Amino acid sequence: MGSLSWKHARQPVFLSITLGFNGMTSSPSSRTPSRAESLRQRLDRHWPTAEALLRRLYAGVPDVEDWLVRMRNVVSTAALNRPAPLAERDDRRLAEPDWFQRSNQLGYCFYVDRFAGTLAGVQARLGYLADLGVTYLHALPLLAMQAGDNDGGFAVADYRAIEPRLGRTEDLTALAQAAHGAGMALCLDVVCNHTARDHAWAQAARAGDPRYRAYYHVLESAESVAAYEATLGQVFPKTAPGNFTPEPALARDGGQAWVWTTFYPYQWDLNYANPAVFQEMLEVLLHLANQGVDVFRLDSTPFLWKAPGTACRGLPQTHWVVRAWRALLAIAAPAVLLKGEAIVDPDDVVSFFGRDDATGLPAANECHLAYNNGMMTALWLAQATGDAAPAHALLDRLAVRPRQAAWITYVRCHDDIIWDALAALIPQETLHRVSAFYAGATPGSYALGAAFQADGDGAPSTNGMAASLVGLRPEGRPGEADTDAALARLLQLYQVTLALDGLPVLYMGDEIALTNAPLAGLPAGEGRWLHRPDMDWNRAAERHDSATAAGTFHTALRRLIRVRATLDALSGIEPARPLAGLPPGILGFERVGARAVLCLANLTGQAVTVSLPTTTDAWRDAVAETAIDLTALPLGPWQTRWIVAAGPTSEVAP
Ligand code: OTU
Repeated sequence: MGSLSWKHARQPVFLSITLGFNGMTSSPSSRTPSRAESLRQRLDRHWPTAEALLRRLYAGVPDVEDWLVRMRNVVSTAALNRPAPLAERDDRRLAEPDWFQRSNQLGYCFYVDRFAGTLAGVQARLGYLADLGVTYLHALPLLAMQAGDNDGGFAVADYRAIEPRLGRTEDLTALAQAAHGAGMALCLDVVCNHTARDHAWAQAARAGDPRYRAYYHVLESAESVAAYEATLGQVFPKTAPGNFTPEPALARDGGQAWVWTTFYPYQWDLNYANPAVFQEMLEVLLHLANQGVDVFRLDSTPFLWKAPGTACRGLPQTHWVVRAWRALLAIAAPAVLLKGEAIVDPDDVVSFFGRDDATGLPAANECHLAYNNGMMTALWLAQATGDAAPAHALLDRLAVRPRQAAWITYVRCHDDIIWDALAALIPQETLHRVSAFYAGATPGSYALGAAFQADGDGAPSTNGMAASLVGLRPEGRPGEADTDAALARLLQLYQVTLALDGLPVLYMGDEIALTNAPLAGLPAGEGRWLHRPDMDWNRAAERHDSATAAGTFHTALRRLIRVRATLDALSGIEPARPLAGLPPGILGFERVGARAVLCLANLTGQAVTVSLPTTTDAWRDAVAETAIDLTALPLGPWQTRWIVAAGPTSEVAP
């Protein structure tokens, strides 16, 4: 498998379309390369990588040589069709390749309808986001979705159309332009593992077209289904048990047929062993990139390739598919980033940043970004248990990240918190206890979340908005002891997250401590809607009012975001290094840099005084702007501090 040797005589792959057509050539005296010249440079640089990966993936496929020529033409055409403002944006981004790692970057993730109704509505809210410091918009799925149940848009019916309720293609381009004008990047989901059962490809397959049947994984016997199931896990064991769905319309010659559906029965897994599928999704990526999308969240990245006798998660070929997309995008839309969505064991997540084939060592040749679900989960666990040790151990492990790639750091997202992703690090008993804690099912728990589901004997995952998981009641007011404690916990989660290495992404509503969606009206059987409420713009209007929970939290968070932007050591390049010798309830790490930052967080409800060995007594709390004594540092209940060596401070923007 994966041999680089090719059975046919290798023919060089030529670019068979004309380069340097009208308007694309530069005058001989110009020092800037023309579009055609820079395309040629990028082909020279990245095509060999793409070609090698594609040969590995598709060796043995008939007519692969012709297909490779077509792939090269597809990316070249997309490169030449890239709108000039986007090509210029590429050049600017390439001149500052660490842009997404800088400490002034902040993401915001939202469902378009829940946040602002439509794409035009989102555009109208850019001022609200800019005021918060947002530089990166992650709009959850907005492409045309299957009618009825569609997993919040993760069942795409048409990758070339916008969901009509949300707007039209022009609205997406307008939003991208407005975002770019406001200094923001745009991230969209590409649901690449599966299509909706309603997608035209699936419809054609059901109508008996063999070409489209081959886009999916169709099994024809109960034995082959059972054989695969024996080694597969389940993502939604309660709401969508099993990985296959009977689909009589796909049956041939009076037989039976099952289609592979890792997620819901209406989400049909695509067959990436078919190069036509690779090409279709590449063309989707190129199309959206040329609409102005800056970052692609590759949904369900680990599942792309299937092989019998395996868990079909993170197989080598899955990584090659993603690496090939990266190399091809580097030709056509060179500043576009890939974000891997792999909510799995932390070591496996790191593998999505890439690997050097020769040495086997981590390399930055796959996803530029990946979710740090490990630290997110470990932080929630740390607050529930008052034990910092697992988070410290995890920080040590995560330091292998290639420096040119970055984490997405976050507190909450639209999915459940999957405790089992830490199963390799944390005893099952602890994961079960924490799951019960966040469901409010253990004595003394303040949490207002709900248990979702687990694979096998695993700990059930947790649903709920961050504000509810820390125990905030919707009507809670500052000054009440339980409200103040809840807000301190929420601020701690964000203060620690904003100090970790990565691009932090706020989940919609967290900035105003928005609590769970009202139970009435939630779709039955899909508990994740608990944390997908409508944006509460009345609550947002209270964001400057310190007499409200929303106002207290928004003011504090906004201040953290502004201070962070002035602290270069909080960029996403160098990893956070855990501090040794702290009491068990204190989480502490250092961010190295010209001006290092220490982050210390008291995970408990009791005030403590910590003492750190230091050669200088000149330290400051960077947020409170007060001098502090590191040898006798008081930390209140759930208090967090960012500590810097005293010295000239940078201006914090108002
Ligand atoms: C993703 O999540 C999306 O974020 C979910 O909202 C979708 O339902 C799902 O894909 C299907 O499109 O199980 O709980 O390792 O864990 O792909 C989250 C990755 C999920 C999976 C992830 C999936």
